[in-house]
Amino acid sequence: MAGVGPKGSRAGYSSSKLMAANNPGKTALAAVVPAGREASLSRKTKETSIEVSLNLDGTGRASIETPLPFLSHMVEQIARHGLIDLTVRAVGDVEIDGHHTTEDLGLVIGQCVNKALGDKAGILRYGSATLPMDEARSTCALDLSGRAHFVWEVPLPAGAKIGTWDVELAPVFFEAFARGAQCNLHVVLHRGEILHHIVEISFKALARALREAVRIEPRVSGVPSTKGSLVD
Ligand SMILES: [Mn+2]
Repeated sequence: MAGVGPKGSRAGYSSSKLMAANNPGKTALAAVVPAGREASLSRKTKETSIEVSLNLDGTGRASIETPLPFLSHMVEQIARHGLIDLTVRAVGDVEIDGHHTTEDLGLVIGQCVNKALGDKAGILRYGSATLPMDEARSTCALDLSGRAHFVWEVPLPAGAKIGTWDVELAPVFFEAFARGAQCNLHVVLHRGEILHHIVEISFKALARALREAVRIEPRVSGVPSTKGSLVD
């Protein structure tokens, strides 16, 4: 799993011609179905060992293993609602607490998104979603700008837990994701009372914002920046 580079990016589109040539009976289908933008990364430290593999052009299939069930439940939302196929194998020093595992997983998932995007040619770049979950409502606004910036306007009580997971780790995950993906990420809670709903709808809003921002738009010509680059 380690070290597999981005197989997709824009290369996936030109390869459809090759696919059509090899499958003459399926020309029409091969011409419109791009290869997925995929990436895999592994990261090992004395605190955690994280392996992530994803396909931005997936269908939301998830295979998530972490030592923190609520974190697994949240990462699964990114796959499902982002239509990203996502495999995660994470272990970490949760006997201390969940901080290292949560932060490193957010970082590596973000890095994998950035790697799968390649030069970002043809993408929408921006995405946002405001979603409700029962009484809670949250907005995520995202710019795949190539510059990490993080704004978190989600008040959470200190010392609270959901299952074995410290609720204060929610912004830790999102900040690390923004750093890994080199994106500008704003999360705003409009209202909410139940902590499970407040955190879960923030992850779902991230998923939907990401789904929009990474989408290939045929009318976008090249990299969607007047600067000409979104990679630094
Ligand atoms: Mn839930």
